Amino acid sequence: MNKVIFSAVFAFVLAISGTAQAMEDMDHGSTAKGGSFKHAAMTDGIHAEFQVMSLASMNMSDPDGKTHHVMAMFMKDGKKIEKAVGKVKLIAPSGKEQVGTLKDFGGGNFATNFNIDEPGKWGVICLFKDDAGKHTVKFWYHSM
Ligand SMILES: [Cu+2]
Repeated sequence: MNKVIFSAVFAFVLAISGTAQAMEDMDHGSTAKGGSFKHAAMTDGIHAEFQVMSLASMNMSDPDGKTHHVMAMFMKDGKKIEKAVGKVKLIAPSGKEQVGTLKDFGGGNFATNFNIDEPGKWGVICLFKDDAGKHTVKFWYHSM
């Protein structure tokens, strides 16, 4: 009997945490959990999501020795935007700048690599263009 009640409570807790997770994913702002950084923002009616990850954590390497992968995804009216072009600019804590062109990985997934070699607050600016025009998203990435 106790076992049944425990199972029911456990299932309920799982259902609630699943809902909370889904709601959190819709939030706009930054989250950093277990080495994975995410940022979401709304711009011109477009929901933009970014993820910054070290290539080492993905067991990947870059031919030019870059250290991090910045991924971007854009959604409008609940659908992924599959046709977009854009650039990402990173400004290091020291003021040094890098620009990467978003590579289209298909299915509405875009990414580019950077060399994140200084601890501190990095400014990230993404300029992208879809059928409706040009859009901008800015956020901070903290490198440990
Ligand atoms: Cu949004």
